[in-house]
Amino acid sequence: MNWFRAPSRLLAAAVLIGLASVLSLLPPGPVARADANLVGNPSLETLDATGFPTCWSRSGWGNNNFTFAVTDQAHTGTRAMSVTVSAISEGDRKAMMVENPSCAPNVTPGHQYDLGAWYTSTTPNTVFTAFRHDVANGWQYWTDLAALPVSSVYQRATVRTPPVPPNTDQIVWGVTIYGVGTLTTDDYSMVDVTLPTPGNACSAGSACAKGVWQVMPFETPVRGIHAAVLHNGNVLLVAGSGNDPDAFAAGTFTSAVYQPQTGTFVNVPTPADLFCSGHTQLPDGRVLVMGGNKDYPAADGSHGYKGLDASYLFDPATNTYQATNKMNDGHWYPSATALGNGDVISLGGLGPDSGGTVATEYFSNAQQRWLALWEANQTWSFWGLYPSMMLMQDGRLFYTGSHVFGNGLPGTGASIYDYASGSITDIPSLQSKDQRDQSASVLLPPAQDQRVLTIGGGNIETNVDANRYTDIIDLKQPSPAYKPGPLLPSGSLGGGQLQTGSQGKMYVSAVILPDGKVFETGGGLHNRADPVYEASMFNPATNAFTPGLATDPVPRTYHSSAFLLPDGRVMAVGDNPGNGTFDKRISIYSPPYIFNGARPQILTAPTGTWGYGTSQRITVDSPIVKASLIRPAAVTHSSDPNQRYVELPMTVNGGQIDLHLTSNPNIAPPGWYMLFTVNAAGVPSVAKWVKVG
Ligand SMILES: [Cu+2]
Repeated sequence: MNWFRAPSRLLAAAVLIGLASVLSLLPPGPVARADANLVGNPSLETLDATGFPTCWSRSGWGNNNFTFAVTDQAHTGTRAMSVTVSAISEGDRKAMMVENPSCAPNVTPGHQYDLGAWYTSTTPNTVFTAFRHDVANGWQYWTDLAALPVSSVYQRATVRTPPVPPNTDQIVWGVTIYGVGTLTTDDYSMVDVTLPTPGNACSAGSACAKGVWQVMPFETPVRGIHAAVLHNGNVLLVAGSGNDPDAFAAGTFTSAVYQPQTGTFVNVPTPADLFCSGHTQLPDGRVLVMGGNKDYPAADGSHGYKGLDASYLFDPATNTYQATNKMNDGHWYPSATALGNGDVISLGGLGPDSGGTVATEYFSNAQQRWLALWEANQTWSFWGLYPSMMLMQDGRLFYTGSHVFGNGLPGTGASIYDYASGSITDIPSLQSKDQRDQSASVLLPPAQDQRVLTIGGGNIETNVDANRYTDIIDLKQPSPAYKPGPLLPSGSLGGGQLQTGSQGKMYVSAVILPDGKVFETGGGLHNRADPVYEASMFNPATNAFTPGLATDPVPRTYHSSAFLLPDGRVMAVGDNPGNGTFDKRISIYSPPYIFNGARPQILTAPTGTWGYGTSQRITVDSPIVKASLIRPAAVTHSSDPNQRYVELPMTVNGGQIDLHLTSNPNIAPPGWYMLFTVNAAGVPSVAKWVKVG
């Protein structure tokens, strides 16, 4: 990545013309709102592998002698950046934010931003310079903004940008030096100073209604088959052998932690083949991983995939796995459901003999171990592969009928399982229960309403086209039964060919958003072929899909996942088509609300553990209409039965708001959650992390 490009010459031209006519320093306008700083690594304290501040780059162009340095002559902390130009006949130098879309601040077209930096400078030949990311045409020069007066002591310069041009989703900026001298900078800031406008504030074109996808310019280092959003904001991606028999034979098992703030990855030593394991988050934020792959099918057909009995705890604080005791049986494709007491139940999958596992596995959070067979209540039932088991408000588990591989279970294909008593009760009316292989199920927002939506599916054994069925159930009813929901909207196949009337999707991802809607994306007509380009928004308040949202340009069928990030965007990874390849591209979806005006800010939130039945006071910068806790994802095979949105009823007193947390741990099992607020325009805040227990 470099800045030696034609648009930079525009900078020289602008400098020659003179800056005074287009610039204004230190706008006096009041900034009433305490907005978040949008700059990544603003105080430059974190360094990258080259020793330069993370998210910043040494850039510039032309014929000049220069040095970049990290200096301890800092305004705050221990680090600042300096750029020295000792001779120059052409061009400039600048420490710039890198174009990496994880580092580049997100912006809203039409909005204005105050850019600020503390600096010292021995030359008047300096200027704020900004580049913009055009959603159609990529990165390009935007504008020069203001010069910084010579100063031997630290002072702060700020400048307000013009309105961001249409079709812009991110900008990067820095201070350019184009004369002999030394410029030292520290403590950058960038805040949205746009006041909310009444009515429709969106000026982002089609993104206002459809949202927009961005494919990252880098790939995941591992096959992202399993994903967990960690309470430090990072994302754990687990491959194990990654559905690659050669990797398995070589004993090459991989995981990586993705750091969205910087677009960087940390490779994680992986002790076993966690390919097609189960996982959920424990109350302390560690990820419990159970089972996985003990062997690939034999070439002679003598056995199929074999389930592993190992289990590990992944710790986000150290990015390491630690073994727990073994489970009682092997599990390839097990479920994992977090309970209201912090324990975990895991069911189903294949055992070490490639046959179905019937052991109920129970992890005690208090004892930090899997109970022995005789310590856990057993029904000796086979629940299939990745059975979607959701915790109900009374502590029972709802098997939604979503599963992987072939027909549904005998009976109605859905049931309620009471672990305490061992009873299993069939639940009626799931449509076409033998064609719900790789359907997706989601506990609709809010969790208090106890309604579940099940979407699509197919059958890899009969190889039918995936269907458009959806089913909705209200688990609060005395005798709950599924009812048909609206048909899944149609999309297009490769080459733009429209789907026929009955064709739907399997392996759909259903992602709960902070505005209380469910974003439905990805999937295919068959599980490892024929990706379908279709995305829609399901509104639980109306039981209807809004069709025609922007579609992920990357196919997302088998071994793909999509999940909510703490910034309110959706991340999608993975695709493992039948030819054995794997797509390592990352897509990020910005829903329409990202473009619908300034985002409300949570200024403060209690940092201690939030107890059940308590009220917690937060402060906000602007009016909000609702607040929620969303459990961070731990998703694979389009299945995350622990995903949930817990409504937080509010008592509002100006900018002080008391949030009332449910007294029922089965509504919000203990652990870390993302706290979101949403304003009247449906625009969510960035999340703050909250621990419930
Ligand atoms: Cu799999």
